[in-house]
Amino acid sequence: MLTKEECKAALQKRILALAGTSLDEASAADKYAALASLIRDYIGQRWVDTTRYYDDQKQKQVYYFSIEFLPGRLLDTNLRNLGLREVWCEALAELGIDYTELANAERDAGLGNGGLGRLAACFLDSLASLGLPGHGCGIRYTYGLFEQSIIDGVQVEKPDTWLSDLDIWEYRKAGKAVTVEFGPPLGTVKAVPYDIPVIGFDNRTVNTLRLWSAELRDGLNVNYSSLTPGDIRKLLEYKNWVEAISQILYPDDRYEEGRHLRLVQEYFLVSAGLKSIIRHIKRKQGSNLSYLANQIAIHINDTHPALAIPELMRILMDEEGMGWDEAWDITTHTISYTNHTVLPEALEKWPVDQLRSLLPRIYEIIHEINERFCAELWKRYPGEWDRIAAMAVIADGFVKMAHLAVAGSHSVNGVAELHSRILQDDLLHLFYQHTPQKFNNKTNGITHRRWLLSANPGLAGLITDTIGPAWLQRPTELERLLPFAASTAFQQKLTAVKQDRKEALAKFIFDNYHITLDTHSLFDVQVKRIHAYKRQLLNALRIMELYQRLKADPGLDILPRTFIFAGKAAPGYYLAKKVIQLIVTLSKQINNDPAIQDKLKIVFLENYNVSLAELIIPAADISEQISTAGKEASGTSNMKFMMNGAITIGTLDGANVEIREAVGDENIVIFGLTAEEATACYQTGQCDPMIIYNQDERVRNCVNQLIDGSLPVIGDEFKPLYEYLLHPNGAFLELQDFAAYLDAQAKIDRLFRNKHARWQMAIKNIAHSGRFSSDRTVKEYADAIWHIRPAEIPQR
Ligand code: 26V
Repeated sequence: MLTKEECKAALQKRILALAGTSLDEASAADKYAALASLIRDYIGQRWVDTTRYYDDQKQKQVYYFSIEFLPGRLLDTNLRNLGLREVWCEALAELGIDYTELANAERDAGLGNGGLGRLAACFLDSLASLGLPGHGCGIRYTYGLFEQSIIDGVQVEKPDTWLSDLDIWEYRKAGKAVTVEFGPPLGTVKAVPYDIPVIGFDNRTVNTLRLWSAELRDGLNVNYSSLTPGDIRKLLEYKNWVEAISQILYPDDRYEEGRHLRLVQEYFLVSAGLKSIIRHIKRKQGSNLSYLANQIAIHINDTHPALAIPELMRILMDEEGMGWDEAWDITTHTISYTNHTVLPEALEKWPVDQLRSLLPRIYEIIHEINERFCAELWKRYPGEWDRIAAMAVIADGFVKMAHLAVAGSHSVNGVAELHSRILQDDLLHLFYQHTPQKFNNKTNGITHRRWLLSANPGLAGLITDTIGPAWLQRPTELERLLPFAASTAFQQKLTAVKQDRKEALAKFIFDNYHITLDTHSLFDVQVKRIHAYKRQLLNALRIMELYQRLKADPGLDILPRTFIFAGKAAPGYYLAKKVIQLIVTLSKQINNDPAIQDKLKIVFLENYNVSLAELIIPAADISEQISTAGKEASGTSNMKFMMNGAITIGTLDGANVEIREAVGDENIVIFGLTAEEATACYQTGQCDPMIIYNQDERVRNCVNQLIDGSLPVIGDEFKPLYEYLLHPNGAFLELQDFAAYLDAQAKIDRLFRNKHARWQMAIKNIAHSGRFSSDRTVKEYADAIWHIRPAEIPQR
């Protein structure tokens, strides 16, 4: 390990070598690139040692297949996990380099839409930090999730060119390329892996995130001496298709459109991933694959990689010569599946014709899976046509990917207790009746290393000063903070940390938006994808209600609040974009109204991503988790907020239910319909919003404002929102929950007036957040689903 002096010299030398400039001429990007490249020097040996250890010990390894990974920046994580952060921070400081500025020069790896991709990244961090043999398998998109800017209140999308400054963390492994076969006319595509090291915290483990990039196949079957225009056209078509495969991440996590390229991406991922895994196993452990399910586990993150099931069948039968029964036994014992949504419009299904023409052999296998599955059902439930039709893998001209995933795996889990219960009782009820032993719950988690230790070093330091560092390895040790919950001294220190984070966020907002915030106001935050079911619109409506009340009575005694929003809308999601426009319009109106005397401020921050989340979440006083009960599978920002001492206001949805169990009902503010009540409301049809509109004057006033010209927009901009809210059965029960939400906000107001009680609640939230570390989640997967054990990689 380098000393501080050696670090300083090494950095200067590396800047010279890479950027060809002296330290004082170097940009932040130059310094970042030099430091990152120096860190690469530390990684290689550990990486090789880890891989060798797994191979020598014939350790069972898990491969986490996901169409999305959302790691964010890696410099700080890597420095910290390698134990180099301190020495480098000191060295940089002595060179007069601002570490934060340098770290901010890194671009986010944003290869995901939201919760699903971020969860995958948290799992990789926990796997490596627990010393578990587990790797990611994904796609190296040239363009990650679009960059969002807001122009005149409207979301504008720009491509995310994250690879423009060569990604320093990836290692192109040209020698490990494989080929992926599609039906004509696409044919053969080359898949080249780019490996990103995943470094464990304070151990010697370095696992791998392998991202595949599509390239033209080696050698073209054309006759060079007589290239016809037809040949050229075909070549160009092929080239365009291949280049498109790993070009863009689909930016819609709401609506399954059956896009052809998406299907190509899904097969590209699973075929390349499986081929490279099997090649590796055969090389290291011999060519007999009969015990594959004891050698590896394949986990599919939602149904996007569910073609792994027929692809593994194809490899075992067509390439390894196994019979159906043996191949099926191995496949189902190897693969496990997590469901991440119950929204019907997000469930993947592919038209039979499309799948058959793109992947003829894969379709044949799916067809056979369906035949055999239906025969098994027929035997068990003779004559029950409706049941069998409802469970079939192929029905009504579609391949139903969730059905394929359940039939072809040995484990099916939801991501929070409530969600898993809904899967068993409702969405997948017939499958649960058929094979109850497959079903289980694995409540999501987040890595406390990124979301507490890195994002909030002040808080992490305070915790370590108070209870020692054991919580870093065992996050449930955070409970040792409980005796300090009522300590005024500790509360004061926590107050100071929160204030510091609020000021940092306020500075960012001033620098970028020229809006001045009162950092003593309550920071009331809702940051996540913009979706109807997440109900940013409900939040906006109550701000309108509060604003009206304050206008009517300027002396109204309320705690000043700053409402902070951020989140991207899918580019084609009209209503979500309208919600953004409404929030931005409200911010213009309220922020510039002198009558409000700065009691209320609203900001919508552009381009929400992992790095922005790291800035916002530690600064939050209030965490808005207000989805319609039964719709948010888990949520994970709710966990990040509680870990940073924010108080949750939320519905009994997703993991909010378990957060309440953890902290106790008195340390969270719960409101609104339960999942059962919401379902009943939908089913009985008695949730006509007009009833509430007519009954509740406050509802009427707010909803009417959308169309009566009180908002500073020209024309009928918000009529679609008005119509959405009043449409019978159309909305997500915003109006049904409105009154309860206002009451809950009033409760928050009362609660935050008692500083002692409020900080006590905050401390209890932090203290009980340990069980929401992804270390706990990953251990549960490792023990109960993957059957993998931690490695002890020897020091060399
Ligand atoms: C769905 C779809 C639907 C078809 C079009 C493309 C596409 C892309 C992604 C998705 C995934 C949506 C599911 C998802 O992100 N679920 C979120 O998963 C989080 C991690 O488990 C969980 O915390 C959130 O509650 C859940 O919404």
